[in-house]
Amino acid sequence: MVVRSISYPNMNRRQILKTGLLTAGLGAATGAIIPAAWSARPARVREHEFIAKPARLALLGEDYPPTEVWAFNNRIPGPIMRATQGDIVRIRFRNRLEQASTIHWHGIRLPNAMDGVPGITQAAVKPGEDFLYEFGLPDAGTYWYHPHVSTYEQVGRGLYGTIVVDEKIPPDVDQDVMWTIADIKLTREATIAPNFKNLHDAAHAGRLGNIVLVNGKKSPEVLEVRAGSRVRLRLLNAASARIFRLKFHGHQPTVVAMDGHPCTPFALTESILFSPGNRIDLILDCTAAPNASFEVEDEFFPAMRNKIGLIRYNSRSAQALRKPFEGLPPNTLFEPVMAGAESVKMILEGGALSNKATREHVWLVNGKGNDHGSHMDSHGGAPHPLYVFEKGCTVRCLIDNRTAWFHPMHFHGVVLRERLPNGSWGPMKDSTLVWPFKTQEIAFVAESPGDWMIHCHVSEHHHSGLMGTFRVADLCKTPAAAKPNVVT
Ligand SMILES: [Cu+2]
Repeated sequence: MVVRSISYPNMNRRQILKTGLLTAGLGAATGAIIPAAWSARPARVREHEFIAKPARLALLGEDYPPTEVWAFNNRIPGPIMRATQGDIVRIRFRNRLEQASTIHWHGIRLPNAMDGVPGITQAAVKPGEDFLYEFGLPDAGTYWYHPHVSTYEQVGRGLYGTIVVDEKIPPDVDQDVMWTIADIKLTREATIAPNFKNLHDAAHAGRLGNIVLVNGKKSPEVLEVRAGSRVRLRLLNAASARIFRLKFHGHQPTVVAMDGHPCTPFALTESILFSPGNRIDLILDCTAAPNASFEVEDEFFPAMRNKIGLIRYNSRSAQALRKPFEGLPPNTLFEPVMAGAESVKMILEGGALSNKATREHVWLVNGKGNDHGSHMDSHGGAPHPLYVFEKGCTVRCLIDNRTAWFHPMHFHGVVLRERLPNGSWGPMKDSTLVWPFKTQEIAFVAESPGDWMIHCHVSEHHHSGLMGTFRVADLCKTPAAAKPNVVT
């Protein structure tokens, strides 16, 4: 990785993005307009090369033959892309698969042209071709990257990786640990089970793997700790379809960020739902005694629990516990303003146990299966947007799930709040899990011009109708101002 500095005098990074200097010729280089103070530190450009190609990796250890996978830079997960808030990243993506691909930078607020959605923000990158992505990192937190073409197969075969954007002054911890949690469907010979395109998976809960992987190895992942120490544990759910419900035995970790963005810290006394695409940042204070050990379990299906991790204390005597964690510094986000907000509805229908599916689409959004996916191939062309919003306006969207299935709905290009059962608004996130036959209201500011995707992050649902786009039109004369996130 090459790190070097560039500096544009008298401009902050957002102004630079807005001028298109960093994405010259791409046509849609419109970063969020934020009246931020000039930062004394020049933007640092971090350069990466991500090569997507087949690889052979020992996912199950030495007792099994290596598995033929698809991977970024011969690794599952791909390399951690680590940077500091405010940096610029420039990534040369080299597609060496036998099918088209792209990279989507999940959760990063960036110009539309860099969002990596084929047929909507760019043409798919053909086999043997390259594409240069370049964008700033306005927010600290835990994010990730993955292809947006045939996600059910490309992610399912191993193409995913994490992005860690450090705060300018990171919190004081003894360890900063990433657990990238996914699953994979393997045969007895440790080869990837074929038949990615099948109607059963598309119409039910998606393709569920039979092996849970943490950081590319069969779980449980062992976390070695010292008694009294403090660990920042970053979790990513990179599975195609599996929702986890995580339980930390013997501990009450503190949730400090969700989907990258800081939240008011709260203790995890029970278990927590963790959908495809989600990230959770935890502060784990190791309060047990030396030599103790505790499991981290997935109990989403109570009869089929998965051991995700093992917190194993070493024999060293306990160090002094720190004061309670006070929270991460907030990101500067657009806060929804409910007065005068635009209200829209999104009705989800279809799937197994429904008579709504059509010949072309298993799933419908507002009465229509949205293209790209009914044939479960790559994105075939930009669909007509479901909604058009004026830039800067607040949108309230009521998602009405009239299906028997969970849908973790991911919104590109915005950060949203969920309406909680008590009527208040929850922490900033980039997805919302909508339960079967339930509604969920969300609110967000339409912050950056372009056509942005909305889709279920169960990849098999996404590619069989459960997607659409919304357009943010730049008509506004008085742009909304972002302010430090009101942490809730
Ligand atoms: Cu879904």
